[in-house]
Amino acid sequence: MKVTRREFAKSAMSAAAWSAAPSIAHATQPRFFPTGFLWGAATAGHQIEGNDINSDFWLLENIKPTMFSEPVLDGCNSFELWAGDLDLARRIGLNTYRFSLEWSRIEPEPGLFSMAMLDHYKAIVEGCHTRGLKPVVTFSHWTMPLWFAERGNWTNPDSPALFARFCGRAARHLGDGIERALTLNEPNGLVMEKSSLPESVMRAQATMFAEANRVTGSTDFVGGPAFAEAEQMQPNLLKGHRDASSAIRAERSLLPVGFSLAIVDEQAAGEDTAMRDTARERFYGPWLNTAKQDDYIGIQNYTRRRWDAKGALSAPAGARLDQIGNEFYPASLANCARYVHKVTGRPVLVTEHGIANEDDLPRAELIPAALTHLQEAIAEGVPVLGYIHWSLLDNFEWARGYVPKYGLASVDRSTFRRTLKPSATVLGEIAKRNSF
Ligand code: IFM
Repeated sequence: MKVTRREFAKSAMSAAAWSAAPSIAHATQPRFFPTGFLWGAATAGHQIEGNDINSDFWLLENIKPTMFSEPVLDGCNSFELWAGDLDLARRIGLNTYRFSLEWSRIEPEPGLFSMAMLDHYKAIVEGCHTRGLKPVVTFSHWTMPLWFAERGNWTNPDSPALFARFCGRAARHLGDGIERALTLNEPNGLVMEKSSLPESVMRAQATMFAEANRVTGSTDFVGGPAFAEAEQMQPNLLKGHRDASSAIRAERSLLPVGFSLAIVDEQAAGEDTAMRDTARERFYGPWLNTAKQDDYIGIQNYTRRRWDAKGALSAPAGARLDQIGNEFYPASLANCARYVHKVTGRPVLVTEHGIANEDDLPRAELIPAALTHLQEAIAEGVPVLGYIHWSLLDNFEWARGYVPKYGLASVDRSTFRRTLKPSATVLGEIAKRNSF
């Protein structure tokens, strides 16, 4: 059974809806960001590299039935073209590049580490430095080695130790050149997404996992978007983050370590804040608590959500929605930065922020609007380390395939030629001046 995009996305936006969009605001006085502010773009291995055939997602995308609308196949061919991607980031005017390690390439069998693959990622780290880019490295951005999925993934009590072993080994090889490490990408994401999904998604997942068990000859396969196991995996993910942080610090004691949190700007629609507060506790509470022990916290925000006494509300009538149904709401990022810093006391790094849209105009509008709000939060005293946009490239957007467009650059699906969009210039100009 295939999960249609309609089941994932509440509504799609027509290009016409944007025609009335106001033009990009220009500040009259230059407003500077803190010295050393990180200006970057983000990618993730599975979404751009292509052909990570030892990963759980590769298998799930290529079996039938699948929950994926299409398989990743060659991605953006960034496994080959990574140097050009770094050139692109530099050409935009950025000083930071966030990318992820593909665990399934580095440790294709349990305990067998590929020196060639470790060297591959080391070359990317070094390539960043050659170009004046600071590498922010995610050790796991959702994809897992197939063997890890066959052993139950994060439901397996051994999973924290297995992940920590990988992180320690990778940090030993690469750690010297890394600016900041992120252990896990959005480890709270499945719990949050699941809360708004229909039961049919769980049934589709069970059918897909049954087929994955059949083709791999295993009985415990858990991989990809494992919504049904989302809550069960949380304790191991939390321990995995803590153990991996220790393993990385044991190799590189000075390397700042954190993780990235998927966060929506949760708002109470009226006086009654109970439902909003419950959602915050459920989606973010354990992770914000854990972040208090970290060097910093990554936040990944795309929109807001309003709550009344009965539950989550849909976007207000007339709201501008992006390709996947997210409300265009530039203030959400700064609100999340304020909230996360208030709860954790930690410095905040924006590790993702962006918009899914075929037309680039809303992205060019969103970036300065959101950064204006972010600068206000910084002026209030919120320590924000940088802004990393999602994404450098139009890429593989998981179950939705290649349809949602998040990139600062488009990618020709047959030649892999990258073309910068106007929004890249908007971000680059702000980055180069470190101000509006
Ligand atoms: O593409 C994803 C990314 O992998 C994780 N954060 C959200 C992005 C947009 O959906």
